[in-house]
Amino acid sequence: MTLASDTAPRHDWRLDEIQALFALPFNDLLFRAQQVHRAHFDANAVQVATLLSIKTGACPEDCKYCPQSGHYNTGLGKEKLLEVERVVEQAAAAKAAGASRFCMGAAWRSPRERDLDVVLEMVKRVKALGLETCMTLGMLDGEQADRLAAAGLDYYNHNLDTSPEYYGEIITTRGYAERLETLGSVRQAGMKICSGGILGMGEAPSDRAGLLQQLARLDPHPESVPINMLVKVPGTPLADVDDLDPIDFVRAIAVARILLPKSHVRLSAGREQMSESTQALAFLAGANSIFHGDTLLTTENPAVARDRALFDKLGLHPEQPLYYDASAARTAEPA
Ligand code: SAM
Ligand code: DTB
Ligand code: SF4
Repeated sequence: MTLASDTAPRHDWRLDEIQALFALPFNDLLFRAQQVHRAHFDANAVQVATLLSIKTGACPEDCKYCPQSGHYNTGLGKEKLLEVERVVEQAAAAKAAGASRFCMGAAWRSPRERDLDVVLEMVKRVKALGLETCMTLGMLDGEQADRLAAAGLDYYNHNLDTSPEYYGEIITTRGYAERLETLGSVRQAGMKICSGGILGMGEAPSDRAGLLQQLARLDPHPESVPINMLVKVPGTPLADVDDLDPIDFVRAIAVARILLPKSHVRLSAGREQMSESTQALAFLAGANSIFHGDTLLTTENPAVARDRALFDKLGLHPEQPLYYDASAARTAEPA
């Protein structure tokens, strides 16, 4: 039996403790994760966020997973920063489709001064629609973080991506310590943190444990934790890496739920390539957030209609039920 004290946030998880969770029989692990999940959340509610790439391609960083890195030829052109009006239109459409949060991403190492002014305007306008705002623009210094916070930005996404040990295999142009510094600036500015990583990049099981240990060390924990399954994009160095077993992916979600009891754990990139059964197991393991909309930043996400059908099938409902009320729909059905 899990005591309530077992679900209080901890920041001192040891690697061997985390590895012991990964080694539990699958049913025991999912049972523990469900207990933690139900102590803090409505087990059938899923937060719905929509993504938009506001500046696509030709990024100077060399992240080996990323279709937007200028170091690899993935067929993506270099696009300019979108106009504010286009972003507001997309945000309004996302809201109408049921999103409660709008996440804007740019393929930058860090924002330039003249771009930041435009981005601040986007934050104000999207927030005025009544949506939560999130941005992911690369590294931020303290002043940039303060300006984004003052414009009303609710969340900043900046992923640790993998363990400190495996990180150098994946990215050479930006260090782990720099990522932690950006997260420090975001916290200092008073914004909420969205930080997670990618699984299925050829990492060892200990790297999955190491990533989650690093995320749990952040104090307070990140409010949002996106767990991405690598989307293998032709032209990137990771295009042909071996698939991660979906059961190992679900185990990682369950361990994330146990280590980060009050955080929203987002089943992020990779759902288009995932079976409904794997997604259902991920929700059972404690994932309670998704990206909704036909595209992520540059790659495909399940169609909106498919996600609605999956929610209905599983009896899930959006955390803020804007587009429909699944429970009402079910009770309205003939017996
Ligand atoms: N350029 C900014 C940065 O990296 O800080 C923000 C955008 S970047 C595309 C946001 C995150 O998307 C990355 O940190 C990575 O975790 C995730 N991502 C990028 N390409 C991916 C892929 N092919 N599969 C899964 N996740 C991916
Ligand atoms: C995150 O962790 N996943 C999202 C969001 N944060 C910005 C991005 C996923 C990108 C997948 C590859 C693409 O579509 O370009
Ligand atoms: Fe650039 Fe971000 Fe892609 Fe890395 S993940 S190449 S920083 S867009």
